[in-house]
Amino acid sequence: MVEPGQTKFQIDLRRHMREQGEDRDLTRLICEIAEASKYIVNSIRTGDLGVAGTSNLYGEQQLALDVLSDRILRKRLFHSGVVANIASEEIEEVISVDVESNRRFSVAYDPLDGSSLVDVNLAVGTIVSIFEGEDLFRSGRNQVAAMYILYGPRSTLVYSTGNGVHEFAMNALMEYTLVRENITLNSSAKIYSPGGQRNQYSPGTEAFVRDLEIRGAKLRYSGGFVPDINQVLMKGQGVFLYPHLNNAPDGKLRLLFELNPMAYLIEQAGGAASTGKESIMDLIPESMDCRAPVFIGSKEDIARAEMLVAQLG
Ligand code: AFP
Repeated sequence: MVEPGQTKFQIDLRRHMREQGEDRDLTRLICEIAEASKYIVNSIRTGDLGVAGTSNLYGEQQLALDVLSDRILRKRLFHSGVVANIASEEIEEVISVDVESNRRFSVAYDPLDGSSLVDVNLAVGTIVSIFEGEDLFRSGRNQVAAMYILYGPRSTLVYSTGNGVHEFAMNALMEYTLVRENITLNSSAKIYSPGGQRNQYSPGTEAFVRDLEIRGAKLRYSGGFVPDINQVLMKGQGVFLYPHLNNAPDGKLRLLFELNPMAYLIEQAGGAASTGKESIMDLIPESMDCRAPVFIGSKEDIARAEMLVAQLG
């Protein structure tokens, strides 16, 4: 119910989830993550861009911001009192929460995806995947929620718990207020984000991209998965691909931390997410660092990608 004088879009995140009738523990968890993002926003704006001197499970040197963002997020998840296990793209093992918790949910996250873009002042984001229970190594179909926070010219938060995809923007008081509800994608893309080296594309992927170009689709690629997926959702159409490459058959993006949560959100918005052969959310992760090729976005285009990959490889 909107208070007199208040517009529908001054509704904050917690109130929106309450009015949606969301589970109280899940509301608490998502709001804790939103709270953590406020500290990450500040650390990006003012933080040290120096290298932290440690490395993550992929052997990539961790920027101080990666480490700091991971610590901020983990602390809030411990504080939530509803989390059992945590998998972070920046930590090599699953962490079992050892403080008082009802252990309702387990969370996989990339605390600062695209962190290498921060020092050139491009947009980056936090990506979060939420499962009920303790097991994070199940297919993405088992997620009960997914969300991301985009640290761009504006800080925005997008979440879904299976009842549509909703966008919030951070205001001057650092509160998230509702901007868009029930975001949906139409079936055909006019923008595309082609990741990976073109000269390493398979014939099927090459044909897919060539068709998009012949159709006049515009190339939009930032190097950050969160802004590129956010663009598809906010434009209501588009396709992002980081496909199987001749020199990297599994592509680049991580199943637990990037692909599952974004596939959940895009499917909730009426789109599709595929490896080129099968749905991303049907994959069972064998390990934390499991990677997969991805075609994600407007449904008809993803189906076309699968057809061309099946025909041409
Ligand atoms: P980093 O987190 O290492 O910057 O990688 C970001 C990312 O995983 C994803 O956010 C981008 O879509 C993709 O890599 C960009 O990869 P390229 O730099 O190979 O284009």
